Amino acid sequence: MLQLFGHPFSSYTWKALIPFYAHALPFTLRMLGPDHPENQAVVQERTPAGKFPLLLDGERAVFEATGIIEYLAAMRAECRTLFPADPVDAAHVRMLDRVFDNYVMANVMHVVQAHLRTPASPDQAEIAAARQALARAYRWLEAWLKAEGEPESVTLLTCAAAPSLFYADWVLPIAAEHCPRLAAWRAALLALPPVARCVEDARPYRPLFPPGAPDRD
Ligand SMILES: N[C@@H](CCC(=O)N[C@@H](CS)C(=O)NCC(=O)O)C(=O)O
Repeated sequence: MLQLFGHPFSSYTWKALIPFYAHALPFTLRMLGPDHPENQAVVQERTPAGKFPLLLDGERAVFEATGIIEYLAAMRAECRTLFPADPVDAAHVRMLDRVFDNYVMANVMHVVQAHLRTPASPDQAEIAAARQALARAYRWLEAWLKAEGEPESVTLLTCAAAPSLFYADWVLPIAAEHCPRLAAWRAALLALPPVARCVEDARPYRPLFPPGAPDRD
């Protein structure tokens, strides 16, 4: 039985969970958090940075959410569609996966970490810089969607885009008047059954969002 170490409120756990839900793969969720120090100990021991998600397939440890998705696509016939069959299209999807991790989710994390470090007075300069970088990423994504149209689901790109756009919109709302395609794509992603399941699983933990979760979604 595959074991996925993660937490339902963690964006990178969602990213790895989406293929499990999309393809009804059997697995055990090993929860992270103060009530489960034994799971934390495994993550600390088996990963280079002590970060989750971590997938254990028997003794094999697979980490980095993208690495987990690559592994599932390699191991399970039903998961091959997580990557386009055409190698050039697959390379494009992998490039866009980097865009979401490095220029969307990373900037969300800068805002979250500013709040975590000093909850009473988060560094406003750090937050403003992260929001500015996010706005730039939104503009790029809007132009990309205009050029290419909404991508097919469910691929690595779905797994990367859904959680990062979900949380990015909480940190810097995606204005429909400026980025209508991006706002519409976010809504369409959240309506996909495997993503909707992640949203629901995470709902009880919203009070934990350091900058404060909005009353929507
Ligand atoms: N590059 C990693 C990022 C994983 C990551 O940042 N995970 C967060 C949870 S969403 C984490 O482990 N946070 C706890 C920590 O940093 O100690 C991936 O793609 O899986």
